[in-house]
This record gives sequence, C-alpha cells and structure tokens, in this order.
Amino acid sequence: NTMRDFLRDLPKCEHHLHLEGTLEPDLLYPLAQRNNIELPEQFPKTVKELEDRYKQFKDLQDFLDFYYIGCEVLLKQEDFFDLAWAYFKRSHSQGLKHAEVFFDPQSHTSRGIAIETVVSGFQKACVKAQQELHISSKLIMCLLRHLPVEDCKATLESSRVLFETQQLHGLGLDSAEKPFPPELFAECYETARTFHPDIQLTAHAGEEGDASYVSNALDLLKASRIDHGVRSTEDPELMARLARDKVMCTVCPLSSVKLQVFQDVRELPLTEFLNAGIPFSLNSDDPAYFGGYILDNYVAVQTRFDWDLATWEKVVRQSIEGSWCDDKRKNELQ
Ligand code: ES4
Ligand code: ZN
Repeated sequence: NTMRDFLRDLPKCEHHLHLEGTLEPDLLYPLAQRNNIELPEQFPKTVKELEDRYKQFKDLQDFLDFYYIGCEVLLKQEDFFDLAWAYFKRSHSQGLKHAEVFFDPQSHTSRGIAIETVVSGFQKACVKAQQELHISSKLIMCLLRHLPVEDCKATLESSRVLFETQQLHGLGLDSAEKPFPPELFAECYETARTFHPDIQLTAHAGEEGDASYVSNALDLLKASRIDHGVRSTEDPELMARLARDKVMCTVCPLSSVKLQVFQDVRELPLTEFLNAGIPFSLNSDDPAYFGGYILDNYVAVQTRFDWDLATWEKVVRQSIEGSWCDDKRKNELQ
C-alpha cells in the first residue's frame, strides 16, 4: 500500500498522547490479574467484549468512565514502564520519531501510588525508547480538571522537584472540559511557571468547550499550545490570533470522530487551519480506545483530504517546528 508506506516514512512527532490511553484491552486483563485488581461488576469480562464496547462512545464522559477504570490496573513501577514501552514499540513501527506524552498523576495518587513511582516507570521507558528506538520524548503532567482545584494544587506541589530536575517538561489540563473552564486553574499555572524557566504549558480546550475555552487558556493560563482547539473556527478573531502567535493545535482525528465531536474525519477544520496559517499536528490521543496509533490517524486524514506532497511536507515541518525539543533535535528530525 503506497499511501500508507509514504505516510509511515514521514518523520512524525506526537504531541497529544495520554499514556494511560495506550492501555490495550489485551494488557488490561493480564495487569488486573497480576495486581489482583477486581474490576467493577458491570465491566466487560473479556478482551472481545471490551473491544466491542470501545467501538463507539456517546461522548467524552462516556469514554472517560472506561479510561479511569482502566487506570486502576496500574500499580507498580513496572506496570507504568510496560505500558509506555508498548506504546513506544508500536509507534516506532508507525514511523514515530519524537513524542511529548501526557500522564495523569491524580488517577494514581488517589489510589495511594506515589507520583515518583509513576514518573520513574514512564521515565525508564523514555530512556529505553531513546536508546533502542531513537525516539526522543518529553513528559507532560496533566491536572484533572473535574477534581477540586485544591487537589490539583497539592499535586502540583508534589511535582515541584520533578520539574526543577527536568524530569517533567510540561503541564497540561485534561478530563471533562465542561463545566470546568480554564479560569479555574489560573493559579495552578501561575505556580507552575515558578518551577522552571523552561516549563512548557498546554491545555485541552475547544473540543467539548467552545472557542472561549481556547481564548481563556491563552489569556489566563498563558498556554503556548492548545490540545484539540478544533472549535476555534467559531471565532474569527481567535483564528487570527492562533496564526499570528503560532499557537499549535494538537488535533486528534480518530478521537474526535469516536467521541462524536465530528461525524467524519472530513469535517475536521484542517483546511481552515491551513488557509488561516494556524500550525497543527496530527495525534492519536488515546489510541487503545479510539482505534488507531499515529500512522492510522495520518492515513485517516489522507483518505479524506487527499493532500499533495507539498501539504504533507508543510504539516510535517510544522509539527517538528512546534515540538518542545531543542534546535539540534529539530534539525535531526527534518
Ligand atoms: C482525554 Cl480525549 C481526552 N479529553 C480529555 N481528557 C482526556 N484524558 C484522556 N483522554
Ligand atoms: Zn487528550
């Protein structure tokens, strides 16, 4: 298949990937067994039943209900390592070169797991991915916006040293977007900016929430990147701002269809972003839940948009340019 081969060979960067969202059903059950975790009564009993349930989600919350149950099978440093290593191996076969990946410490610390256990497991996988697969990576800690802000502040304090020592590079904001707007987390982001001069800030906005969520993430959180951002098209002034300030939107094609933000990949505002000069990248979000890793997302886009070589070169160049790695690494990626 020449289209898939062409897209596989592009040097791909991923900027919107939840490590907990890479938990495949065929790893979920063995981990539950290995850790003696009892899944809820109504939870599907087999890999096949679970895969069937993942074929469609009603909305973001319907997906999140499964995602947080999945998190419960992760306990030990090795579990976090195994999860991330499986992601890197699989994505390497799809042409991934650089990954900036999210994780949700509160999904684990709420169960009595130390944040250091989570981070050290993920970190080991990142080191191995660099050494054996030549994939560079950065860890982005996300705050869960549906939890009390006080809980988020405590999590932030517990992560201070991890940012100071640059084991963590970025802060993000995820989980149910509505009714938890960016303004609730302005103080958290302000605190995070004191952790390290090079800390990078992003936030999920404009997926469920309207364009004002995107504007407020820029104004009040001082985010330099927006995760999803697809509803920015509703506000022409915001579109002009995203282009002028080169704010990258991390678009997730298969995710947005699975969560019924759009009925088809064709409806994603990629042509609008290209015409407006807004940089974006294409990402897999939660590949174990949404039916595809990074290359599958590239293929889904090409099947609908039929871009020419020059457009793909531009999209690839912008995803490298918008990455949070140094210029030396960006040059290697070209
Ligand atoms: C997520 Cl798709 C999405 N949106 C918001 N929060 C999330 N956490 C994991 N996947
Ligand atoms: Zn996401």
